[in-house]
Amino acid sequence: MSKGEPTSPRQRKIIHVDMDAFFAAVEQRDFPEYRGKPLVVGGDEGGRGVVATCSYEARRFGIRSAMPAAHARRLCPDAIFVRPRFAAYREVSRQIHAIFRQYSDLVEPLSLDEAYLDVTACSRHQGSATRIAQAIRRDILTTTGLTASAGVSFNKFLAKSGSDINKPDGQTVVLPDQAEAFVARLPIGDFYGIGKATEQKMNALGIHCGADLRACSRADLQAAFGKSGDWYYQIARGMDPRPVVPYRERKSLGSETTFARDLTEIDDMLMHLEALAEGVIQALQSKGMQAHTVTIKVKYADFEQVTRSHSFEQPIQGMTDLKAWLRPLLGRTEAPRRPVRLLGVSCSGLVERDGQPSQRQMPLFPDLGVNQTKGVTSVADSLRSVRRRRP
Ligand code: TTP
Ligand code: MG
Repeated sequence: MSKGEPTSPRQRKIIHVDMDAFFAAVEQRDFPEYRGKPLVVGGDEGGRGVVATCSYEARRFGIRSAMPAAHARRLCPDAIFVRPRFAAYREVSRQIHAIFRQYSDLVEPLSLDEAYLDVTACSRHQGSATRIAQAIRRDILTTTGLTASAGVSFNKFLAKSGSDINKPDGQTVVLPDQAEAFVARLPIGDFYGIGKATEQKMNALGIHCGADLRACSRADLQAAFGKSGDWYYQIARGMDPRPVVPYRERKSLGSETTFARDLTEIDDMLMHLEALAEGVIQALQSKGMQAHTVTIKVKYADFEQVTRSHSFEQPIQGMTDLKAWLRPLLGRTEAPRRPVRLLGVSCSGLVERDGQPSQRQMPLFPDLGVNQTKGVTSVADSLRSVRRRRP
């Protein structure tokens, strides 16, 4: 199929690639003594830090992302606990996103460790998306020494659901005529975009798997879930018309994260804000841009949301400038008195650095969902939020 030729929704070839136990796998690669052991990457287990991720060995003990680190310690007293090394993860992220771009111009980064690729126009490997996904995973392993899993299908929803099925180091292909059966068997909690609360609500309504969801009328789903009802109606039928969106030209750069478990500790919040800010700074630098204003966004557990900004007379020079303002800005919110479900950082008032032309390229570090955004309140497609909300 040539570029630009219209494609029917069932003819698209979409791949979702997601690294396995990403932060933990990087640690095990770089520190051989961690290999084969339960390893937890995250905050302070003595305090109220949370698990960012853990090795598959640790998952056997029931440890999961977003769990309090102290709880993880109780589940596995022998586990090794380490703090995240974001610079190392960003370097791997840069490498894998460079690999993705060798296969398609249509790459939508979702986070440091995952992306959608539309490979409909890719002629490599006789245009077989299955073989392209295998080749991408092989390239990732050769370049980084790490494994990734992939889902291959004709839309984003099915590709994303597929990449989770055979983890780690696995691949799932969902062909058009398999889509309905695939969705019908999927437990409702495994649906991309259906979080814990919605899962419970659906269970209470007798919806436990895709087939149950499929049996609901559009009107019933709209009545129970409002606007999201339309989305559930579509995905129950394996339909997802969303295109792979490679890049958006916007007036600010931002990144945000929704947490599976609300944050209650100021140090945890600052750790996440710093990680988000680093991603934003890196993305700005890769575009040859500087910013005058930093804004943080805090969404409390009850979904009320506030933003706090600071503007600099001179453009922000880097992380040091930004970091100095994160704590004071957070101090102007009601955190941690009110638990926090989402944090975001964005930079606006963008100028080209030293008269240098801005490079129109993909953000180098789309981590934690760095995307170009119109403003912090419209930051889209961020890391955890894309995982947990209806996209
Ligand atoms: P994920 O891809 O969700 O998890 P993972 O790569 O660790 O494991 P899996 O094999 O199941 O894909 O997230 C990627 C990284 O993002 C993860 O390594 C750490 C970070 N992260 C957090 O910091 N907090 C979170 O709540 C989650 C889910 C991830
Ligand atoms: Mg992953």
